[in-house]
Amino acid sequence: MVTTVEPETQTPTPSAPARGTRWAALTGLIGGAAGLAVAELVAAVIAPLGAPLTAAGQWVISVLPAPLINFGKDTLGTADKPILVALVAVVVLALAALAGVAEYRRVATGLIVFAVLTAVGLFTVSTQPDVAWNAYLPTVLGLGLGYLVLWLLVGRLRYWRPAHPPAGDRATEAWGTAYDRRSFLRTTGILGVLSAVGLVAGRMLAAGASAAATARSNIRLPRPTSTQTVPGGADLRIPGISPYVSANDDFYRIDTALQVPNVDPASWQLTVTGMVENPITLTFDQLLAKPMIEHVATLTCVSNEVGGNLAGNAVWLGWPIRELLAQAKPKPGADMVLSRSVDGFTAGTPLSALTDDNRQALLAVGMNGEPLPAEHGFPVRMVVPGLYGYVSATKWVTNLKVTTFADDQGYWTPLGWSARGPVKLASRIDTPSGSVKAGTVAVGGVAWDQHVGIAKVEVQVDGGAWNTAKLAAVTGPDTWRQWTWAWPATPGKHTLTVRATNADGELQTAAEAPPAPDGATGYHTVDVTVR
Ligand SMILES: Nc1nc2c(c(=O)[nH]1)N[C@H]1C(S)=C(S)[C@@H](COP(=O)(O)O)O[C@H]1N2
Ligand SMILES: [Mo]
Repeated sequence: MVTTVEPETQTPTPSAPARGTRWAALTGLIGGAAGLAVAELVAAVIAPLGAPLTAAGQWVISVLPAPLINFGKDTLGTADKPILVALVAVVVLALAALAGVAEYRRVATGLIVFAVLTAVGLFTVSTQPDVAWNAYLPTVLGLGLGYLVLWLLVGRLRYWRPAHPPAGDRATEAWGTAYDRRSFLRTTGILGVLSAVGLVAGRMLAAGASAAATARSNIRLPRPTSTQTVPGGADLRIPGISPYVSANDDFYRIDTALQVPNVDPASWQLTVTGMVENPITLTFDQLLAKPMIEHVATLTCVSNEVGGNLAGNAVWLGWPIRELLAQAKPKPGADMVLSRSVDGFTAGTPLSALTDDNRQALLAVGMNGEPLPAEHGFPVRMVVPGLYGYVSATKWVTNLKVTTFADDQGYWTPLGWSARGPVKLASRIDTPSGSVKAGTVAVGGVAWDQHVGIAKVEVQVDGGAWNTAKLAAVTGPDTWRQWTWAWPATPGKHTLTVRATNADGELQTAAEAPPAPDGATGYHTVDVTVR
């Protein structure tokens, strides 16, 4: 008789390792979710372009063949992007689950999977246009932290269900089963819930950014009831002079907010409150239905140094603010409108500048034929010709409070800037710079005094006589004006100086003043070497 115990000892130990593997996959899943959550949240705060899921989705779109993309658009409509992002997330989470299993079987192997995921994430981020270095941080921080979560959970799992073959660490065997189980489940539960909530929150923030972008691309701007045609002679076509109309992408930007606000036009509202007889609430659709005018106006920043480039000219499309205020009916005694942005920025504008029939102060929705770019105030901003931006040009505007200068202050006033900021007469030399060849050299630039207009520009060489420049055409007094003068340049070092006279006959002051508190003055000069 042969008895044997073989069958019993050979019986694979109950499904412990198998179940351990399933738990390990869960820890990987949670690590992945935690990683994506942190990456998306960090991106939302410091660098929207660094959101790895969005970046990966964009990259997939860029490599997919066009027919497939169109098929996706046709069958899924606007849901195609969220579905694509969800697919990417599923792939990442599946790989993270594998990383959990690998880590459970052998310490640090999960790290390899996470490192590969990080590398792919960084690559897709890098394929986006205009990425700054900080766009790489979210992926690195997120997936680094995600691996830590996985490592922590797998460690607890090993105490509870040692891997098969056993991981071999003594500590694993030293702990009691009940305690380990509870410890693992509790930590897993807490981190799982945190990761899931974080991931949903991070995606909502990221989706907000893309929802505003989608809404923007779906807007059909109304036809203006009155247009302004840019005269052919507005551009002198001299290389180096700022174009008469600045391209949206080149237009200067001044923001107090760290992040460009994402405003969904569907939920945007403008309220008119304060000292008015009829408080008003206006939706974006209601605004688009108003008779809109097109107006070309140059925006300048009070912080601009003499010769600086914080100025730009655009064709704005909008509804005159005076018409909105006429409906609201300001009460006697009011002398200021405090406009407020979703980001908390405020500007205090003289009421008279906004109600003036002769000044085209706009609630603008369009810039150079497009809906306002997000950076320039989408969906609605103010533009008031003749006033510096800090007291008039509120982007992402949502409230106009009719009030008084005695009672209210705009954002910059308590920080040392004047409560009132009319633009100062200025002129700038754009070309030449550096060194040029002897002979006739086209000197040129722009001059501005919005709402008054430029009547004359003069150029001086080395402190000599003032030479009258040729002026380009303009749409009106609210824009800058190109100018040029043909300089008979002789070899040597020379200094060019420019000055302008406005349409009221006032000569630009030579007295030098810094930007604070109400705008720089003085003549712009450039040093040129003639060979
Ligand atoms: N919400 C908001 N609006 C704002 C600002 C801002 O920081 N936040 N800056 C103002 C200033 S100082 C200027 S000069 C102009 C600049 O407009 P731009 O960024 O479109 O050139 O916007 C004005 N409107
Ligand atoms: Mo400004």
